[in-house]
Amino acid sequence: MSTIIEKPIVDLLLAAGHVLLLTDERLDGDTLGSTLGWYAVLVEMGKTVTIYSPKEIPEQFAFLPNVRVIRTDDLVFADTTVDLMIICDCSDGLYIKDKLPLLPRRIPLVTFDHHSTNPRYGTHNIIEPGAASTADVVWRFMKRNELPMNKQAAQCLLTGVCTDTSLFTTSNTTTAAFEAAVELTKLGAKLNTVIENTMMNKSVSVLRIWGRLFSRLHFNTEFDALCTALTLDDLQEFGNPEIDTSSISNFLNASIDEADAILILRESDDRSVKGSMRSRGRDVAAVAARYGGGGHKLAAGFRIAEARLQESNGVWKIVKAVTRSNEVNVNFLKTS
Ligand SMILES: [Mn+2]
Repeated sequence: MSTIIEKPIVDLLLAAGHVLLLTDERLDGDTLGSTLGWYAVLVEMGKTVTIYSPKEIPEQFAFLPNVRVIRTDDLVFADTTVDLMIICDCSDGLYIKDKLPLLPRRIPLVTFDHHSTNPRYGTHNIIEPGAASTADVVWRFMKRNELPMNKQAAQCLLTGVCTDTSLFTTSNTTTAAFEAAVELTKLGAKLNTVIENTMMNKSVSVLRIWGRLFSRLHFNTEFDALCTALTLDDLQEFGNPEIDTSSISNFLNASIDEADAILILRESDDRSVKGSMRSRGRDVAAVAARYGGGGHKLAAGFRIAEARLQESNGVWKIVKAVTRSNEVNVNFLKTS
């Protein structure tokens, strides 16, 4: 049965003709799983559905049902038939600020999320800060409101639950997340499909990069965390494979006993340095906030523009980026 907060959202869903689903810009299993879960259910409800992502979808998610319908062109925002928008697992709503003015008129926006930092930027918001994943928030909403779940939706939502809990190993794993996984499995979702595609399908070049990152582990006093670093030169050396650093930080966080926080620093194509932090108890969102980032208490991140990484005596630092030509000449970053 619908709650008072949910009833207006269910009414919007029932009345909608064309729903525009929006992913987060940080494309992970949870934002994609939640969004594609909605897609399968809304199609089952007879709706026209369009999905927009601000970025191309990483190849590791090619196994998700209907992933190929996701569009990355801004034309979706000019479609006059869209009458409802849903965004999943997007904690800040920042990227859509540039997109909403493209809409021909004001359209309701429903947010589903589990980030405690979400400022409730939708016209309607279903946010459970204690939830392990947005996917299980979405699943509970669908179940309470008796929406038509199917096998495809279940596969997508199970992917969100499994990836955000690193397969039920993180301390944010809740009973509710387990319950969602059990129910989704009963609907036909396959756990081994999620594991094979999101955790096990590592190429040799990706594992070599993992090896390099492991060899660089050091205690970094600036961040008070066990730290390692990945540079653009590393990626180039190994043939620019697609690397998901959050899976490395999750692995280290679950495996290492000698530190209560993990930090992976990574140079990005856009001349920024990204930091991905994990912890098994300490509040790393507070550390990330000092660098302009945020996230959850146990999993947070930040991005520093116009920066690059530099190593000195085994310790990696974020330094101001110099011009590209100087970078090539100086080439601080090669360690082998
Ligand atoms: Mn999430």
